[in-house]
Amino acid sequence: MDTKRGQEVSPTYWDEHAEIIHEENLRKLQFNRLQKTVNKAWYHLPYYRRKMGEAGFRNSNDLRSLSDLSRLPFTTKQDLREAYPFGAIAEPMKNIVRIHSSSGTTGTATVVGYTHNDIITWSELMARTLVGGGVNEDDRIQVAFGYGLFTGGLGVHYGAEKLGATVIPMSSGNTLRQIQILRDFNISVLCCTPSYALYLAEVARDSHIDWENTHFRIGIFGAEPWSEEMRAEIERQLPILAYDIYGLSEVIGPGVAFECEIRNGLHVSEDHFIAEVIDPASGDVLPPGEKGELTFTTLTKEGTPVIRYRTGDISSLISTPCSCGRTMSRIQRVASRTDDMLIIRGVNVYPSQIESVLLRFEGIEPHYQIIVSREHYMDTVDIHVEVSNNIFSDEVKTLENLKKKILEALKGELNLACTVKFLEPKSITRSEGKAKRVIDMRKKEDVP
Ligand code: DLL
Repeated sequence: MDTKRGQEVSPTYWDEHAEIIHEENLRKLQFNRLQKTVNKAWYHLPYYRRKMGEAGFRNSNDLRSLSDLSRLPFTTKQDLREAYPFGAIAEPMKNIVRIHSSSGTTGTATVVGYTHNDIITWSELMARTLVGGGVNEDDRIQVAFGYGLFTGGLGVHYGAEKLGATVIPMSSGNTLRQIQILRDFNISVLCCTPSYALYLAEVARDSHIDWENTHFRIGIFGAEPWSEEMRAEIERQLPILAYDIYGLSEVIGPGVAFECEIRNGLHVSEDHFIAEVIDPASGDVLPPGEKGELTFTTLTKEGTPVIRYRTGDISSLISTPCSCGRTMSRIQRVASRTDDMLIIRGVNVYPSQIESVLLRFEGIEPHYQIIVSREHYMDTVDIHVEVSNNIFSDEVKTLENLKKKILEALKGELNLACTVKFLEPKSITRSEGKAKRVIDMRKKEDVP
């Protein structure tokens, strides 16, 4: 039994049979399901059958054991884009009861289809995810993820209903109303992106909301990277414990991996997904502990199964057992993506590293933007970050001193020479969904 903030935390599972399954049984189940998935892809997904053929598979029966997975070709975002709109759907359209799609801001959208069984599986996985974060049927859950083609809103919604909790389907935006409902309905659980949780906390503070005597106790956050420092900041501003949930539309949506009460890595629902970490350059599978690109194979998806889908997310596998008792292995929280690495005059930097450095300083607010430009063939980085009101009104000397310390830390730890600009509180536009941290003026689509 663990105690956090005076709350008793005891391990409870949604689906004990699956969550504490014996390794040997899990591997058998996975192999069985993998064979079915590969078979389905072979017969119903022309793009994947072509790839398998090119990789030397004569048919789906060539798969002899789980370790043969690493011989199968990857699925990429590009494959799904080329299949737009319905070429990645492995069922007759009459069996598809729901469509979701990724936003497509950086290219053609990817489209995924769900059968009735897929929706049932997804709801189960989301109920499991919520229970992992300590949610139960007595909770009132405000879902402030967007509803629509984005999987966040409806994914959490169905899971919360499955669990038997009371769902308040707010969707994103309208922050004052969100706060009013949080208070008036005595909400205990909030689900949204971590950046939106911070925005909500800020507006609540300005409205002098007192969280004392409310039931507000848990935050279930995900859909974008956030650091431990960011978690600490959210928990300082709201009376909650914050849990990380991970997923992506191409694999199912939220419900792929979740934090349990130990909050040290995210359990992958391995009865439905196989996670691998690969070297993004060579494609070789990496052992636990080594960082690389996460790939997922779906084991039960009917509508849009994917095999070795390259997520672009960077993580590593944790193979040591978790003290919560779940046997499903964990992944390290996703802090960055292969494509958000900034190369600044030859130095590789991830936005999450900059966030970690910034938030270590007193008076620095968790609202920042990284502006990358190129002047005279030289890359430059300007970090715009808000400081608290009292810091902002401090003497110039104090501000300069703080700036100097931040610059030294960035230089010392990341080898990043840049400029830092302090902004007044609330100068940076707040996001209601995924925050945009980097504006790369070297890219056409980022130039305002
Ligand atoms: O963001 C699904 C989701 C909804 C997950 C609600 C969690 C909660 P997409 O819009 O397809 O789906 O974006 C997927 O978001 O590849 C990651 O880069 C990022 N991402 C999702 N969850 C996390 C997380 C949803 N917990 C992409 N930490 C993924 C870091 C995350 N990045």
